[in-house]
Amino acid sequence: MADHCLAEAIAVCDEPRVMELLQSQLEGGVPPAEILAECNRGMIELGNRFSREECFLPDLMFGGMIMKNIMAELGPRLGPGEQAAASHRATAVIGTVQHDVHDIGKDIVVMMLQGAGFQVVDLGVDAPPEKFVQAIREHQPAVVGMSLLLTTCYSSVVATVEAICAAGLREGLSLMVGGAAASELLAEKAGCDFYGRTAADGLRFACQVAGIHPA
Ligand code: B12
Repeated sequence: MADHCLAEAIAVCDEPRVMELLQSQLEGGVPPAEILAECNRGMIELGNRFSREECFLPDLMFGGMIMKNIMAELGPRLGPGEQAAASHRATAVIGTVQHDVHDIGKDIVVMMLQGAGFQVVDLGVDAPPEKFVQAIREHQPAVVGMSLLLTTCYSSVVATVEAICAAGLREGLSLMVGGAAASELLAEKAGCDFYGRTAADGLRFACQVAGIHPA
């Protein structure tokens, strides 16, 4: 059985303890997929702690780095069946909208989603509407995230949503928007389903629409 201590250690970003528990669970024969699920729960709890203001932005970034180290250990140990299961995880497509090159916040959202077990297709910065459309067609995500920090890029969000609708891809798709220039009003005017003030809000919404319920 995977140990809840591991999730707790991730949620408080205690890296030495995380790596120690990871090794002992691997040596104790706990299946890597079980360990991974426990780590995903830890990342979701880290997001919850951030929302409760029990930790801050650097903790989210550090948590993402810890998850990358964990995946470097666990990835090669996942059997073909488990890898196939991992490749059928819920998918999120996310990018910084056209004409905006800010990516620090978007990258935190990416790390949080990956940490919670999402397969994330990161479109990078200055992503034109067609790039979102193409990625949605190809990857059929549960959720799409648009990030923007420039108020001059409101029109890029509107154009992206319009392109998604024109391509006939809007139905059944959840759209969220975030970043310092985003707001409830923008989400409403542009036709998004959700405005996330923080990466943790985005993670919560994505988990909700993908039916991921942390234990
Ligand atoms: C760093 C920075 C830059 C760096 C970006 C480096 C990089 N790799 O990202 C550089 C120097 C390149 C830059 C360039 C410019 N910048 Co600048 N930049 C900033 C600064 C200081 C910090 C942004 C940041 O990273 N914050 C930290 C992150 C963690 O916060 P965040 O992005 O908001 O993300 C959090 C949440 O919003 C959320 N989130 C983010 N995305 C998403 C997405 C979803 C879906 C969800 C749910 C949540 C979510 O999660 C994060 C964690 O909770 C801001 C100041 C500010 N107040 O934001 C100005 C700021 C955004 N920049 C500004 C401007 C004007 C510019 C330039 C136009 C300057 C110029 N004249 O060239 C250029 C724009 C270039 C372009 N085309 O995009 C203005 C924008 C003003 C406005 N209202 O539009 C700001 C506000 C500064 C100011 N006060 O004037 N900038």
